[in-house]
Parts: sequence; structure tokens; C-alpha cells
Amino acid sequence: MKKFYITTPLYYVNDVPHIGHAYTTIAADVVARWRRLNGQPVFFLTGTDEHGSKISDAAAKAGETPQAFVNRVAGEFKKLWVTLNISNDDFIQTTQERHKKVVQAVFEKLKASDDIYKGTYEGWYCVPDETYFSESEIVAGNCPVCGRPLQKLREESYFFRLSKYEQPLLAHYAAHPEFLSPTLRANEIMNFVKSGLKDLSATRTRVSWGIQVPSDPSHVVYVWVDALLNYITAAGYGASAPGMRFDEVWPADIHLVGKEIFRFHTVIWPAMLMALGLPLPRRVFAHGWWTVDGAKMSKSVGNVVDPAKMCAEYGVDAFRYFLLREVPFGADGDFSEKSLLGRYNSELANNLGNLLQRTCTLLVKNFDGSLPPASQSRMLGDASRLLARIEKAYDGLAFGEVLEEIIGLMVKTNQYIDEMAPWKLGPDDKDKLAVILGECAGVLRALAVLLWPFMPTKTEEMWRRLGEAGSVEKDGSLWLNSLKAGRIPDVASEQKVQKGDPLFMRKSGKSQ
Ligand code: ME8
Repeated sequence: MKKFYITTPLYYVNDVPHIGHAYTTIAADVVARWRRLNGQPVFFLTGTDEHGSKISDAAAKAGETPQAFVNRVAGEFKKLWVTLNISNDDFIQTTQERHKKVVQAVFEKLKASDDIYKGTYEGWYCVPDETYFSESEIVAGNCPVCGRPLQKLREESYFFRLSKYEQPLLAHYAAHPEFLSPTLRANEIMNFVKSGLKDLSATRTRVSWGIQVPSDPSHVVYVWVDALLNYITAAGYGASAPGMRFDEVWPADIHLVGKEIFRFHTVIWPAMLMALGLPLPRRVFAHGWWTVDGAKMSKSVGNVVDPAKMCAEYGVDAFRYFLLREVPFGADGDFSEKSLLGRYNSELANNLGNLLQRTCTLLVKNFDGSLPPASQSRMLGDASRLLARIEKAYDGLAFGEVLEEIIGLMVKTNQYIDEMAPWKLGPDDKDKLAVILGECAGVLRALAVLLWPFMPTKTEEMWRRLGEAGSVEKDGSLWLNSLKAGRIPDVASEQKVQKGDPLFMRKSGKSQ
């Protein structure tokens, strides 16, 4: 069975990771976990983009060799992914030997097929962005991306025949509407391609920190051409990953990217793949950008949000949950700690935490922690329909909608408890109590499974508290399959329900 292949961008190592990087990686992780829960084999890739003058300049500033510097910062990313519970299967660094080999082989192959040729480039160059811009793109002599002044440069360069792929790209977009996702971003790309593609300068002579062209070592490969190829290196192209069969993984199912690099992934990348005769990724999905308290995140403003700090304050699960809950995936959003605190208290502590607490406490009090059977659930009666809606939302990467569905179930079940008021029932009402609490325990276990991709730690805690001996990670698939079929699985374990501490301790507000 082909693996479901999902990627994040390869992040630049000129700076340490922030919530923007965490966002894309958490989103990819949620998809990867959901697919695994559904029994699908997954290959989930992330990594770092480590070549180019921006990186070597940053290394020089830090007083380190470029390689030592990139390894150190890549280490910061890896450490954060452990903190954030990211379940990536591989972490690629573009300075690794396996990747250099692929880039060099691809370059020579495309040169041999005349998809790459030698010429001279003259244009407006943005040093920090390492990008040339045409006359029509520049804004009052400045970079259209970062606004900084541009330099007019002339250099010998190898070119990739991007222009040749104008029509094939348009034909591909038309035949595969999902390729450009979400659809609201598709027009911009199609218009860009329709307006005419110029060949792409694919090497640099003024940059030394990069992958050399084997047949002409004064040239290094343009950092974007280098970086994009990572997606096939890690998939085992040209046997670059021992033990991996390229066609078991490629093509990628989703390249998840931020909106600012959508064009690189939907124009240059597919054209390179066409030149190589490889199938194209099924979908490139661009999400929006986070600002912080209404402002663009920047070091000079001092408003860069450190994900590790947020996890230390609110816990990793609440942070993961919040990022995907707060803003519809695809749209821009604003991060505020106040809003994180609000959702933490209302949705996680009061709603989910309370439901678990009330149910477990009453089960311990009335049944000594033994779980009554929950085969006839009113709350979960339409579980298969709920799951169909959740699946559809996942297909559109509409994480907010997935969570809306789950929260709806939480709210409904809390209302049910309020109406039934089981705490008022006495020892003579054991049968009634068993039905109510069995119902709630069933829903709670369904919630643990459904929320697991978002909150892999707290849901395992829920699972244990509910008397399950295994883990959601191991047993969740079984549960999901039963729910899809409209059944609640029998309780397998002899373990007792535990009262425990609140799942999410309520937090008092910040002063602002
Ligand atoms: O572009 N809001 O790397 P990069 C949301 N190396 N997402 C954000 C964000 C924000 N404010 N800031 C960053 C590169 N991101 C290239 C990619 S791929 C072959 C090469 C996320 O370190 C988002 O995913 O600048 C964005 O696309 C990515 O980080 C850019 O990371």
C-alpha cells in the first residue's frame, strides 16, 4: 500500500523556530496522526534548509563555521519537535550527503536533457531573499517581498527552462483542481503562469555556501532548486534513502506550506518534476500567516512567540489545540495569549476537563470505579455520521471544523449530565446511574480517540483515567473502526476508573 506522504517546508536555519514554524509542523502532525489512526501507513517529513548566503552570513555573525552553525540550529528545531510531540518519520537537512548526491545527479540529468542550459543573468537582486526580480515586479526600486533596496547584478548562470512548462502546468492545474489548495489561492497562480514564465536562474557564482555543480564547480545550485528537491531525496529517489522504495512513497500527498512560498511549490517544483519525468504531488496546500497581537512577528519589534515557552505555560496539548482551533486553516490569524488563556479555561478546563472529572468521580463513588457497559449510547448514536463529517473536514484540512464537531459532542454530553443530574440519584437508582455514566464514559473514550491527533498527551491520560490498559495510539484504530460502524467497543480492560487530578487546571487571567 502506498504510504501517505506529507511534508512541511524545510525551515531556514538562520533563526530559531517560532510559532509560524510550529503551526505548519503541528498541522502536518495532526494529519499524519489522523491517517495512522485510520490504519494508513504514513511518511511524514520535515527538516531544515541550510544553504545560501543568508545562512553563511548568520554563521559568520555567530562566529561559527557554516556546518557547525546549521547543525546547532537544526538541533533547536529537532528539540522543539520533541517538545511539541511531532511524530515525523524523517528529518532532512539539505547539507546531508544523501541530499547533495540527489541535487548533483538531478542537475546533471537536466543539463543532459537540455532542460538546464548556460547563459548570463542580469537583474534586480535581493540579497537577503536571494531572489532576482524583474523590472515589472520591483516596487520603487525595492524588493517586493521584504521592501529592502535591490542591487542590479550580472552573472553567468545556468537556467532551468521554466518557460517550456507554461502550458503543461496550466493543463495540470485544469485537470487536477485539488493541486492548488485552498481554491481561493488558485487563481493567483494560474494568472501568474498565464502571464508568461521566464526561465529560472538555477545557479549562483557569487554564493559559496551551497551544492556545487559537478561539471562546473564555480557554480552552486540556487538554494530554492536545492531545497525543493529534498522532497524526493527523503522519499528515496535514486536510492538516496536505503531501505525505502521511492514508488512506495512518491508522489507526495500533501506539501503543506505557508502562503508566501506557494508559488515556488506550485510553479517551479512541478515544472522540475515534469522535466524529471516524475509524477506530481497530489496537493499543495497553503495556509495563512500569524501576526501577534495585531502586529507582524519580528525580532526587532520583540514580539516573536517562543512555542516552548507557551508549552511550559499552558502545556503542549493546549498549545497545539489552540493553534488549530483559533483560526480557519488557510486564513491569516492573530495570536494572543489572552485568547489562548480564554480557550484553555472555557473549552479545555471547563468543558472537556469537567466532563471527565464529573464522570470519573461519580463512577468511583457509585461503582467503585468499575465501568458499566455503554453499548446503547444516545450521545454517540450518530457517531458514524459525525465521523463522516469529521473525515470530510480532514480532507479539506479544515481543522477548525473537525474541532467544532468534537466540541459539539462535548457540549451535548455536558448538557446531558446537567439534565440527568446523576449526583441527585441515590443508591436505589443504580440502574439509571449505570446508564448515564456508561453513556458518558463511552463518549469520553470516543473523545479521547478523536482528540488524540490534536492532543496526544492529555488524551492518553484520559484513556488511563477511564480504565483502559493500553493506549489510544495502539488501540485507537480499533475504536475508530467500531465508531464508524456505529458501535461502541466493549470495555476490554479490568482496570478501574480513577478520579485523578483535573485534566486541565483552570488558570487565572493575565493582567492585560
Ligand atoms: O521559506 N505564520 O523557510 P522559512 C504562519 N526555507 N506560518 C509561518 C509564519 C507565520 N508568521 N512564519 C513562518 C522557507 N511560517 C524555505 C522553504 S521549502 C523547500 C523551503 C512557516 O524558515 C510557514 O510554513 O522562511 C512558512 O511557509 C514557513 O514557515 C517558512 O519558513
